[in-house]
Amino acid sequence: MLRTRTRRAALAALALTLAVVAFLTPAPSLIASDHGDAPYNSSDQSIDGADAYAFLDPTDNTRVILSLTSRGFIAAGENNNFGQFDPSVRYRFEIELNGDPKPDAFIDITFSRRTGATAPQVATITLLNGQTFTANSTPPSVCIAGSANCPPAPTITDLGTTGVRFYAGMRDDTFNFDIPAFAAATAALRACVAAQNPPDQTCANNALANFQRGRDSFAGYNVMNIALSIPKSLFGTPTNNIIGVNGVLQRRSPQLFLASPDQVKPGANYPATGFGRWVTLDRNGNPAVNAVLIPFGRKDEYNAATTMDDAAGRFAADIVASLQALGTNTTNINILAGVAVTNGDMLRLNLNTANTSLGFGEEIYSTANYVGYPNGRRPGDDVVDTLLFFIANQPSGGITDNANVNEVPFLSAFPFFPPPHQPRPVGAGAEDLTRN
Ligand SMILES: [Ca+2]
Ligand SMILES: [Ca+2]
Ligand SMILES: [Ca+2]
Ligand SMILES: [Ca+2]
Repeated sequence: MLRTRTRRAALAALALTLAVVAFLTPAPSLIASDHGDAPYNSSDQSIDGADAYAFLDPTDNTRVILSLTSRGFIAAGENNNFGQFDPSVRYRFEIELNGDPKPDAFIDITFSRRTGATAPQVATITLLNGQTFTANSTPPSVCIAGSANCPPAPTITDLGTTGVRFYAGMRDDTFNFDIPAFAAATAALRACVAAQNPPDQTCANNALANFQRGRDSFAGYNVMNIALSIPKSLFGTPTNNIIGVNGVLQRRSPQLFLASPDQVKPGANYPATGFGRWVTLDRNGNPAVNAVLIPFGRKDEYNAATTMDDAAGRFAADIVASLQALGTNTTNINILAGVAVTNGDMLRLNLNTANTSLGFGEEIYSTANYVGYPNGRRPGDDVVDTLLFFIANQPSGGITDNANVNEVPFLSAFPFFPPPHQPRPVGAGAEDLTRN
């Protein structure tokens, strides 16, 4: 664990690292996820991004799968009411192509208003080259799990002759993590470090014993998911064959909500549209940098900031301080901070690293030939255990929160993410899958 050192010394080490960490690509990253990670998006669920994913199609490595999820914790019985994309939100993939913090291309998705409980929304998709297409979303469904055609098959659309395939609709949330155990373990670990640094081993072991709970706070819940399958060739020739991906959610500023009482009339749609420029209100690069390492008072600011802000060191001191408080040593602070600071907080995927898996059941510290997160991010990658591994200074044998695999299987073909949970039938084997 970390020897006592001042923040100033750690920052000096970080500054030194900024020149060095580029050689560590792909560098390991931070924790968990991004559901309700800041005060603003906790009260504006449509703008609350949950996770971004970027990985090579394990069945066809000439394709890149990108995904952005939002509106987490949809309970199956409420699929219809909550299963929609907000027509006043722009869902954007920022794509980075030359290894710096500045995005070089974009994929934008917006949706039409919802016109009926079972009617699809029409997505408008603008690809990296500016070409624009439309495609139907998959409407939400509520059916009793196990009944015929339940849920219906996902709607997948080929976008013209580009080779791009598009999906948008509700899916199981494949992120897994024991939120209460993590909170208890990290609070106890901070107390150990505050009392003695490096911490007493018994104290640290007792802190980590909180993970014996092993419950996945996300099991049994659905999330809205936008997924694209994109031929690698559409990314051109990125530097070192590595692309950066940052999923952002934006609204126009200002927004208009029910501007006049005259608009309350039979059949009126409440206008939740805006005008002016698009403003980023949430972003999803590496999972849960904001949720775990940024102080509460700066979480909204972090979500609105850019990857260029990250690289300028805007949040570096907070990230270093949060890791020091957990006893993370300088070597591992540098590895972790490098991901969220040096070239901005985004996923980095090497398009030349062969991938044959969705990551289900794999661990960075024990799986032979592991090629998952922090090389991009696959739906099954155990990003929490990856974070814990570096926070705990790479213990031999690894470290786990015991919430390691998704509760339902993945699909074997695009969009790969499992179907949405449905209300349970009565009888044996019908228990609710939520694990709070
Ligand atoms: Ca979020
Ligand atoms: Ca760039
Ligand atoms: Ca799940
Ligand atoms: Ca885990």
